[in-house]
Amino acid sequence: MSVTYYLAVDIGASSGRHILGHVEDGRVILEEVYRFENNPEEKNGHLCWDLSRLFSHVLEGMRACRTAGKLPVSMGIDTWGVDFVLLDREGKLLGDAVAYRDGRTSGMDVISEKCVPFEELYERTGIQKQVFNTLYQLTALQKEQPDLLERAHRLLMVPDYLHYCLTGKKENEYTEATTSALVNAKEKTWDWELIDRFGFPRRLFDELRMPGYLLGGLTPQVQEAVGFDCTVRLPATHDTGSAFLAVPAKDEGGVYLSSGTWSLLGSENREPITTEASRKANFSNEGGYEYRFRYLKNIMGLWMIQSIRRELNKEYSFAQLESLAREADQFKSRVDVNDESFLAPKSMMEAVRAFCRKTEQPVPETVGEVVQCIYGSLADCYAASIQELEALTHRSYTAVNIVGGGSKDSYLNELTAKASGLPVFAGPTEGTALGNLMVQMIAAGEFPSLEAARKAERNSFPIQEYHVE
Ligand code: LFR
Repeated sequence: MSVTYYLAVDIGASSGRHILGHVEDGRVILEEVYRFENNPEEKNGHLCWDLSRLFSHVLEGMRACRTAGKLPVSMGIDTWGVDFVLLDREGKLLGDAVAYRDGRTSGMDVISEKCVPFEELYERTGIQKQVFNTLYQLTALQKEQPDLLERAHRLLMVPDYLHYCLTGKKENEYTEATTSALVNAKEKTWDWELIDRFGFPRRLFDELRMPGYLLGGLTPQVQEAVGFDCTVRLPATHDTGSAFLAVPAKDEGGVYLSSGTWSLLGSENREPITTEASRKANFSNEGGYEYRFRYLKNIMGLWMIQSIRRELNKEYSFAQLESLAREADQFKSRVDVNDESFLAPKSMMEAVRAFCRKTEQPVPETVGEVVQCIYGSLADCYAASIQELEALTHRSYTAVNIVGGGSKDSYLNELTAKASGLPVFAGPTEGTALGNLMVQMIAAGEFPSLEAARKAERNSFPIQEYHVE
């Protein structure tokens, strides 16, 4: 019997992977064919993504499918949010793909508020204030390199750009576009009035395409490079948009938590919530599949642990760091994980220590104490955010559903159950790739609806449970 494969290329800020999926007896089966590292690097005084290297990894992973003899009928790429490139009239890259952790956006919110007060911006877009949002990156560009904006013909978000490299088609996908803070949450399209008031050229932004949109086949060059052709179909190209599709794997009344470099905690709503209380709590209404809204908060996430591991020259595995943290469980100092000092510090160990010093708590000395402090602080932040979410949505939640790489972190899961007083359901680990595949599978008729795809998913993956003692 011939198997119909679909390919998800899921690229996060620290790694990327090619996952093949197919449906067998009503279950979704996943298989990883290729994995690679991703890290921004210094270039021209800024932290930048190397998009040509990323694209060669995209091709390399496609070749791995061919080598395995498993050719996909369709494929789609998702990546992190907010970052973009500019293209000139000929469709060539203009300038660098500056990464969101670069310092160029510092203070840009103050400048942009002179054009549009944040209260109004939030009411129109529903997007939380994050210093790195596309809006603030464009404001930085207006200040630093206005000529680039003048010469630019189009703006493509990172996944849009990678899809352009695959197919030659320049399209802006909706879920990723909403992370720019320039899409109107009610109209669900670019907010032209905002774009005019910020002074950005309208020509940069084109009609928004929804997940499921058919881009077409691979360019002849790509076909030659990988040895096959396939259809490219837009998934929810924002990774968090894809991840939320794969929740809930267990409890419908549960909170959604996509856990990776970032922890994105929230729920799925049919309408945006743009009240003053929501703005003050800095919850976002990101656009999702079928115009659902991801109502969520960004929490600094495993970035903090990843940074420590890198800082220690990868001397410890994640599992070793976790067991050092367990051994230091008597250490009780806590940090505000969303403090800006943790966004891109030179040393994460020092940033954590400095925060404890500043708040007059015992300063963590050993690696175990620092990691314990981070894990405990993340779990406390999840618990506090769930309480905020309950107040803002007027709902009470019965569980925490965690998807993504971080769902493997059993110590953090235990701490989360304890801090929130709710059972934790962890998995699937490849939630984002699964969400990407679900859109392709629905479009191909494997499932009649998202509800049906979610039902199949519930029967397909083992879910780890953590209950409050
Ligand atoms: C997660 C994520 C978050 C976004 C952050 C920066 O990978 O996409 O949703 O806020 O990265 O783009």
